[in-house]
Amino acid sequence: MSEEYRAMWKELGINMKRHDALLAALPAIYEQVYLSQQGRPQAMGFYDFVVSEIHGLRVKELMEHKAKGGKVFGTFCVYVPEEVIVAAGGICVGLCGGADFSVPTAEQILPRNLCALIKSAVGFKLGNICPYFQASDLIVGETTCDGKKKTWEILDEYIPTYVMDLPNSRTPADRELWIAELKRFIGKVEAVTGNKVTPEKLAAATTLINGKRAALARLFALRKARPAPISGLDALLVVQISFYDDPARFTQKTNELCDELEARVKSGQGVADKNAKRILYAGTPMPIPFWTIPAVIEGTGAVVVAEESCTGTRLLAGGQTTIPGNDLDDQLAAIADRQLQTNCACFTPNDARVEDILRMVKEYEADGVIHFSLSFCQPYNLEGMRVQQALHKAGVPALLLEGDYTEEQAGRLKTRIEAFIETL
Ligand code: BJ8
Repeated sequence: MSEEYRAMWKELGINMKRHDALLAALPAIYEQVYLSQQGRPQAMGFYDFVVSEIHGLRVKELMEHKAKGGKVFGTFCVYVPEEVIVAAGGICVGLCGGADFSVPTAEQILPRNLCALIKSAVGFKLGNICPYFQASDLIVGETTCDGKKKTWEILDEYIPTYVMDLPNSRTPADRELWIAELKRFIGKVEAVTGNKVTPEKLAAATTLINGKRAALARLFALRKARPAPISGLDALLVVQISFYDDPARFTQKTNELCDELEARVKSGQGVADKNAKRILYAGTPMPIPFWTIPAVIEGTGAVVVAEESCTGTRLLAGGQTTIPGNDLDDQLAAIADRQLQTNCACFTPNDARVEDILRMVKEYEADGVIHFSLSFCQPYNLEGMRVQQALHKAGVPALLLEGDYTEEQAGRLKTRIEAFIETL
């Protein structure tokens, strides 16, 4: 990495020794998992470039934004409305952690029996190894699972952390509460940025984010084709990058990728044989660089055709946000109504998630479902049992897994996944 980046990381207070160790490990892993794949779309070159610059170019853009007085907001959940942050002139970056590297650091202040996603993210802050965390002016947490809820109280001691109070049910009263919470959030974002969120600005920001959502929806629709035009690994990478790249650039590049995939579908070109087993992933999000599950599945010759996850179709739940004229209250209600269709396991009841999975099995012509939950994630672990029952009742083969980001777990998961795919 260039001297310019090193100076930038030092300015951000990065622990250079640990950061060097982290970045040194990535190229070999990326080569092995991603670049060794056969028949990748050419347009994946952009996403390869983004990964090669993972702590470089985008962080530089954030720093340029900050130098002009702009603010950066670090988030952990799709319920935090990016539209509102963009409308106030802010930049939103998703900070979920997907690396085991930072987990031991987090365990100095967090209990071991907490999901790896939370520990990984907190460890990145505690160890000063993530420039996105370091560049954030405000962390926006939310009351989803208990693990996150209580972690925000601790994280606030290290970096200013604001918490959005998301109801755990979706009654009409809960909807009103969430709309009120979105309004409170606007007040906070305005205070941090010094910019007013006007209906015009919110409409423009919603249009921008709708563009990103439409490009991703296009990608998922194309994955329904047989043979699959793109690997699950590549599709996951695109989604992971959507959480932190510039929204306009990301939309353009993802539409270019979709153009190429459309041509592939028309000519019957795929990344796997048309008779390859098609797997639907369901479960907890897979933040960058947690690629184990699709890597193992696709290592068997099967292909992941979709992810029912917040790094998958749950991110797109509710489709486009409608922009009902120039009234801020109506706009917030439209954002809430779109968001509340995201069937996170933190809600009770959450029957629609099981229905989503059954519908996706048909739409994507999946031969089997692999439900994965991070260890100690009670919402997804518990809900996984209901998902498995429903799938078995419908005659769909399903495998229930739990694990974390460690190498040992990767070996165990590999054995279980390979055995499952052989039975299909
Ligand atoms: S809307 S899935 S992004 S909360 S894996 S931290 S639930 S213990 S990530 Fe999520 Fe929003 Fe829901 Fe989506 Fe807790 Fe489970 Fe860990 Fe989780």
